[in-house]
Amino acid sequence: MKNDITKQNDEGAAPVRRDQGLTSNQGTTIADDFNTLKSGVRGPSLLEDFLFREKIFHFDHERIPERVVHARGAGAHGVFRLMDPIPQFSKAGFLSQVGAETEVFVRFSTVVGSRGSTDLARDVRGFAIKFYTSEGIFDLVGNNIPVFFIQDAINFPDLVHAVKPEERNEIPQAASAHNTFWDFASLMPETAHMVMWLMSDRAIPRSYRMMQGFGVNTYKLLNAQGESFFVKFHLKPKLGVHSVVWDEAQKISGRNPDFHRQDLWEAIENGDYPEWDLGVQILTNEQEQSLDFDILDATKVIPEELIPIQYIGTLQLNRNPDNFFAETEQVAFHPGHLVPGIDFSDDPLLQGRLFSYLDTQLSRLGSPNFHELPINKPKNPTHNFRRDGAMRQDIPKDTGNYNPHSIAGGCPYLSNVMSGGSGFESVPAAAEGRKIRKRSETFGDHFSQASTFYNSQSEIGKKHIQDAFSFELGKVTREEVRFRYLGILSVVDKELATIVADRLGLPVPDGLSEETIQTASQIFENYPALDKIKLGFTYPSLSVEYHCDFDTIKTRKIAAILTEGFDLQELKQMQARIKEEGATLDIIADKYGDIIAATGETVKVDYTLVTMDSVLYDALYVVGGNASQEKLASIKKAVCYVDDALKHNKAIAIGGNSNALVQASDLRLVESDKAIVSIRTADDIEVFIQRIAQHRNWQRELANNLL
Ligand code: HDD
Repeated sequence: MKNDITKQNDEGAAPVRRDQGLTSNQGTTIADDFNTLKSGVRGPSLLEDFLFREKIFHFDHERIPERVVHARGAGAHGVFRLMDPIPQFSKAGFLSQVGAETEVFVRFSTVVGSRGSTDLARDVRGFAIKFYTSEGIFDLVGNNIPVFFIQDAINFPDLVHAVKPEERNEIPQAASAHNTFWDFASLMPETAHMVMWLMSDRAIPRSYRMMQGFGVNTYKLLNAQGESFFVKFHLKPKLGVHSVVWDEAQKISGRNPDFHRQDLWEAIENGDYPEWDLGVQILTNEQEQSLDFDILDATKVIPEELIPIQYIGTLQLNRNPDNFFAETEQVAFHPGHLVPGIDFSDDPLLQGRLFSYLDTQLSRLGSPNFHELPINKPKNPTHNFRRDGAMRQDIPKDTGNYNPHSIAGGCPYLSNVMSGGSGFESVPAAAEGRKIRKRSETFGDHFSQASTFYNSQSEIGKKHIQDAFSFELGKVTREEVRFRYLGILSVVDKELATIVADRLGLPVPDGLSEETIQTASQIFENYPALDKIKLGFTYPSLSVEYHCDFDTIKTRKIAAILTEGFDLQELKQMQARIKEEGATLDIIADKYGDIIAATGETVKVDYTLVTMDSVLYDALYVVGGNASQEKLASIKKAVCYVDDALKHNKAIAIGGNSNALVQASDLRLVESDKAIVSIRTADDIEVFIQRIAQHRNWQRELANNLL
């Protein structure tokens, strides 16, 4: 099957069916859906046209409010398979039996942009999983970054107002690169760690299938013996973690704003089911005490070098939704959808989330009965005394609607009456204290982990962070905001601050600004606690490279560009090997139809140079054949394919012996480069495949200035 949905839909005519008649919503069959009822063919429309009225009425109310954050998303159905049960930590049924399978629905999202915005914004990605367990629904509402901007949920509306488009003119769409976000970040030093992740390549993933997932907040597990543990949830993609580069992200946003959505859809349609290992990082109460940061603070990560991750099963996505609105848009996640054996910690961000998610579904979906929508309905039967409300669908029969009651046999019973106490129980932790609006001093170090994150990156990882800060702060028009943020950077890492300050034409501040200290002092007594900061630590697990998979080109997309006079023999060899490796090779030429090879045979074109683009592919293959390459060298767009692939550090294969495209493109500027492969023999094809598997040749970017 071809790896492209528009093509699939176009292939072959749909068979004619005569078994479904058009009806109104009331089931009345409709004979004419093209003309309104009128008084004479040229006369006015009649008010009695109930069929027209119903059609327009429904259309007028088709839209519902988009999510206040995470509006742009894509979802898929799948299954979670448990390999390593953990009954010693949790009594949750779906975590207790080897081989247990639990249906899931996953929705990926960007945070800031509206529903129609680009997939490739620099942004955090949502990674929300609905587990339909036999004991009820468990929602793991996580992100692809393990920390968060703020520590207390009360600041969430401020954060979101600041990062969303500015209120005067709703500009810019789906971007943090503007005054209000950086103003907020510069005044709230607790954002420092998360901002560092946001400026890293994590915020521009190559694919939803190639990003990690994190529950972010600390949760608790409760076992059958009543013992509790702290837990962090992790998801690790089988295809490794990969990103695009910023210039590429910006171009993809124009060429195909649905890039991630389409990538997910096509992979599932092609049977390349995306998979992640689900892991738990479990801490006893004693281990919690041994860490030098607070695990209730969502701006902190627990490096896996300190507490290892135990991988317990696999999440697989294997079915696309039948209808985007009914499923992906109407799915309603809530961190408070829990099952027995899992509970919350006292993380003040998580505690606030518990209020927000239920609340928001009411304004989005319009009814407390949103749980009855097919995508939100638990797979196990539900029985309770909740009644009525807009759009109620269940029809309760022969039951009481109050508790306790003695009619209908008294059902439903509480679980502890039914089965000796197997229902949901909160972890019986002691909670006593004076009512107080104050931040714990243990949340006060905002810089150690930000510095650790930066220093744990490879050379290219650091360069990309420097570039991202320079871009984002460069878009800030208020100089005082730029300078104030440089103050935060100067505490995180002097070298980073110096590089960015230089590009902004500003001096490096000597520590935090007065305004920053003033704001933080409203939250913390004795701020800044700079003496607590520990600089210079590194953890390999915080770098992208640690999570990369360099063994496979499975599901990667390669562009083969050619025109008349190409080398068919070489193309066939390449095609066969790419296919064997589970990747896709698209043939792209200057026009559609059959293109004639040097030998006179023809090949069918998948796309033209203008309907696709270099940035939509993982690698480029310029098919051999002198006449073909000479003509391509004279086509500006073909040269752009080469220049962009080169600039974005992709593997490039050049077939045959012609030097024409090398001379016409920036290839002539690059001296030795292991990911530019001349295809002369079958072995060269193998080298090309290995280079694609490497994802990018970052050395090229470090050695040349191609941007
Ligand atoms: Fe949130 C949606 C993830 C903090 C309030 N959030 C939402 C979604 C994800 C997250 C993935 C989209 C779910 C979907 O696909 O429908 N949010 C997070 C993470 C957070 C976090 C990982 C930090 C640990 N969120 C957070 C806070 C609040 C909210 C502190 C408010 C106090 N989030 C919401 C919301 C949303 C939402 C307003 C919008 C749409 C929705 O809930 O259903 O309630």
